[in-house]
Amino acid sequence: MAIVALSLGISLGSCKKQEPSDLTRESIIPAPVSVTATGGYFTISKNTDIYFKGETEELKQVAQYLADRLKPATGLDIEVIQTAGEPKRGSIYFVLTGDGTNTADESYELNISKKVLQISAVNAAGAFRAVQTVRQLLPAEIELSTASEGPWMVPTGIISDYPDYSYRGMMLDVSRHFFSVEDVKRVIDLISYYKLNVLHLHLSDDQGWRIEIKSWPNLALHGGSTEVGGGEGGFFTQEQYSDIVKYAQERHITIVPEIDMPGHTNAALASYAELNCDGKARELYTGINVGFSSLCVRKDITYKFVDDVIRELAALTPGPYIHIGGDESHSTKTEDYLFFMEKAQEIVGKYGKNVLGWDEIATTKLANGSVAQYWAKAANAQKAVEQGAKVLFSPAIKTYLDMQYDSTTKLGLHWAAYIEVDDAYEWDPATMVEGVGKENILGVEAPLWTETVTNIDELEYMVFPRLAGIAEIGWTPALKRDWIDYRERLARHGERLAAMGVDFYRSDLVPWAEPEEKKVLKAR
Ligand code: TNX
Repeated sequence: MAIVALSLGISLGSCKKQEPSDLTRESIIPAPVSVTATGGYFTISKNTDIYFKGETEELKQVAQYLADRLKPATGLDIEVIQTAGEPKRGSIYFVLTGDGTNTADESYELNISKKVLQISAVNAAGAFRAVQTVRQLLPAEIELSTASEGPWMVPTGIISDYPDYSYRGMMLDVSRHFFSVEDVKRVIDLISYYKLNVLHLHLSDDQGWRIEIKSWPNLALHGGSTEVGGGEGGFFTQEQYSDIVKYAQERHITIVPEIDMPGHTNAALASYAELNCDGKARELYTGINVGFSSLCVRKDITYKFVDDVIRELAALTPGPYIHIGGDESHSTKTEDYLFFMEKAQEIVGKYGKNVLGWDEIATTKLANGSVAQYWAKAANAQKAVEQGAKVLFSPAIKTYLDMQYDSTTKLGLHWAAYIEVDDAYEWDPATMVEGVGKENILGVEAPLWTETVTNIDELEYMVFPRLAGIAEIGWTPALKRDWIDYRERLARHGERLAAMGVDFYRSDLVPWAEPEEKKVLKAR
C-alpha cells in the first residue's frame, strides 16, 4: 500500500473540464450493459445532498457509504436525507424500484441529468454496485485521501446495468501466510470497486489453521502458530471473523469460508493427536509441498471434529456456502475419499448450507446444491454437470493470481502458466470446457494462494490489475468484452488504483495514463 500524498495533478481535472461530456467514453470496469450519453455534466458541489426514498435501513447505509467515499477528496460533509418528494437541484437521489425482497438482483439504473444524479435499483445490492459506477465516473482524484477543489463532474446520460453471472469472487489464502483483519478489509474494499460479490477465505491448510473453533481450541492456538517460512502466523477469533463478515455484508459481499479436507490438514493433525490414524500428532509444517496429509477417514472422532467445525463455522456465516476443499488428497485412498466426501457433504447440509469444493469433489456423489470449483481438470467439471451440479470457474491457467505475470516476476509460482494481463482477460468460461455451458456455470472466482505472498503490498501487486479483468468476465456479457477496448479503460484505472494507494503491476501491455514523474515516484 503506497502512501499517496501527492495530488494526481491539476492537469487531469482541468483537462476534463474542457472536454465535451460523453458518457459512452468513460472508462468503467466492468463495462456496463448499456450506456446512452446526453452531452452535459452533473456536478457535485457544496449544494449537493444525498436523498433516499423508502424506509429501508440497507438503502440508507448505501447512501451513507457514498457520502463517506466522497468526503475525503471533496472535503464535503454531504448530508444523507430520507425523502418522499422530489430531490432538490444538484442532489444525488437513491430510489428502490422493488420491494427489496429479491436480494439476488444486482441490477441498477443511473439516470444522470444536469439537475439530479438518480440511482434506481431493485434492492440495496444494486444501489451499491451503482455507487461503484458513480465513483468511476468522477475524476480519479476522488479516490485520494486529501481534499482538493474538483470540479467533481459526471457526464450526463443513462446507464442500465446488471451482471452476467451471479457469483463473482476472489479467494484469499490466509493459511500459507496469515493476513490481518485490517488487510482483509482492504481486500474487501478493493474488490467491491470492481463489483465482485464474494470473498472466499481459505482458512485452513497444512501450514496453518486460521479460525478459532471453541470446541477444538488447539486448532487455532497451536495449528495457527506459524506459517510458510516459519513466521508467527495467527488466526481470527470468532469475533474478528464476524467483524469481517459484517464489513463484507455492508459492501454486499458474501464471505465463503473454507476448511480444506481431508488433505491439506497437517495443521489440524499437528494440533490433535487423535485425528491421526496412528494417534501421534504431526509436526507443524512451514514448507510449500502439497498432498502429504490426510484426516483419518475411518475413525469416528474425525466426524465429530468435522461436525463441530462446520457447526461453529455455519453459525458464524450468513452466506449460503461452506467450502470443504477436497483438492489434492494424494494421501487419501480413493475409496476413503469417496466415503469422506459423502459424510462431509451431509454434515454441511445438516447445518443448512450448500457445499462448495474443488473440482475433485465431482468424482464423488454430489449432494443436492453442491458446487464444483473447476481449477484443474476439465473432466471433473464435466462430471459435475453430468450430476446436475453447477460449476464455479477458477481455471488455474487464467485466474490464479499467484501465477507470475512473466518470467521476470519476482513473486509467485508458474506451475500452471505465466498469466499476463491480457491472458487473464481474454477467455470465456461459457466456451472453455466442452459440455459445460453458461447455464451450468455459477460464476467466476480468482484465487490468490499465498505461498510466496507475505504482505498486503505483495498481495496488491499480484491481484491488480488482473482481478479487474476477471471481474469484467463475471459481469459484462461476452459479446461486449474486447481486449483492445478494455486495455484503454484499464489504462485510465492506473490513476484510480494509484490514488487508492494500490501497488499494482504496470504491465507493458497497457498504455497507462499516469504522468511519467508519478511512475518514478511510485517505483516499488
Ligand atoms: C494448487 S489450487 C493448490 C493449492 C496451492 C496452489 C498454488 C488447489 C485447489 N490447490 O494448494 O496453493 O496450487 O498455486
